Amino acid sequence: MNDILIQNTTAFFEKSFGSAAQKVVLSPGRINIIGEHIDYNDGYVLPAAIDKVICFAFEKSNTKKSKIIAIDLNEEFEADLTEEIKLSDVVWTNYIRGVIKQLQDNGFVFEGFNCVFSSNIPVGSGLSSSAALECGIIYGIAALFDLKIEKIDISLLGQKAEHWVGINCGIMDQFSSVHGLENKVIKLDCNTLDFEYHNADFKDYSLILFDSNVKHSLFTSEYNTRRIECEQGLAIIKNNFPEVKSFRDCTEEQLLSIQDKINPTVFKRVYYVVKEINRVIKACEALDSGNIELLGQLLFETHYGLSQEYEVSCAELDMLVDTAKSDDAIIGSRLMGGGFGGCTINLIKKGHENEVKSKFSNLYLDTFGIELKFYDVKISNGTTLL
Ligand code: GAF
Repeated sequence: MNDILIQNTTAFFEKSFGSAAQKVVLSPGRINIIGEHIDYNDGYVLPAAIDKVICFAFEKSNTKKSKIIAIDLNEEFEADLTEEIKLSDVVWTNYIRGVIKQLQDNGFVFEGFNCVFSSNIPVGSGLSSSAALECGIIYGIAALFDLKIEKIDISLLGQKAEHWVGINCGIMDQFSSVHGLENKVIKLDCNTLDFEYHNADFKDYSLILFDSNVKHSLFTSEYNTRRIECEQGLAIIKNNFPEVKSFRDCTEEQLLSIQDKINPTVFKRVYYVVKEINRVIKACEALDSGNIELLGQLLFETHYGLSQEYEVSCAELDMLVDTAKSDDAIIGSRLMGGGFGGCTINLIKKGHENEVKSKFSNLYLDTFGIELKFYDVKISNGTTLL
């Protein structure tokens, strides 16, 4: 599926720089089965890398300057590695500036490079194109200059770059982009960064993403606010229950017993977090035992929490999940990723995919005047050097 992307990217590189690329890297987007807004709350998440990727072609520039070309945007920028790296108004360049800065700040020594890249990860759809960009650039620089960087450190450097750009994200996106494995979901403990692979076998159901094609501008500010609200809530929980070190140690009963000591909005946020951590554990067991109907039920519950308690949904996503609930061919659906737009993830009875797609596209177009897109994603390997 990505052969054409690779051919186009490497051909464009040759045309731009006059020689063949020295390194070619594929860096994937991700899905998340369940465990949303849980990575920065030290719980468990269940993501996987997918077959939608950014392809990068690299060479050393043999100077202190780097030139990076985004084929799809028809834009380019230059970074002088001897100058201080600063944020720019051209947003996509900041993810790359961010990783260059993180590598430099962490003592990695490298010279200038030329790079072109092209992607088939839809941007703004909650599939983590930014994490794929960060991790792919780090991979390429490491390969070009023979830097020994562990996979986990690539993920952490990518996350720091994203913080520098302005989103105080957790580790899930960068971790899954780097650590993905074909046909496996990753159960990641975001507290210890221990992880296990589990078979991504959804039995009689197909996993299909519905792309709402909307991205509300609230995303960054609300995301960072949720993080602060959770920190406030956790501080109160810890005051009352000193044995609780993080949300995973807190039971629903404990939380309910101190409800009157917590601001109602903050209470809703942390109540969601405590329940979602338990849902991930149940969901992983359901997947392992082939109980996909239970997994689907948990997805619906997560969506209710994200919409009503964590309040990161929007009219378009709620409509898609509400419609899915009343459709016999769909056993689970929820918004996926940070929220305020992007995709829903759906479990659809095999054989019913086409009728579901046509019903949803008509309904969505009638309601919002927006085209709904569908992605039948394949769970695939993480960042790869070709
Ligand atoms: C975004 C963030 F980048 C992740 O770290 C994660 O918090 C996710 O939203 C919500 O689960 O993708």
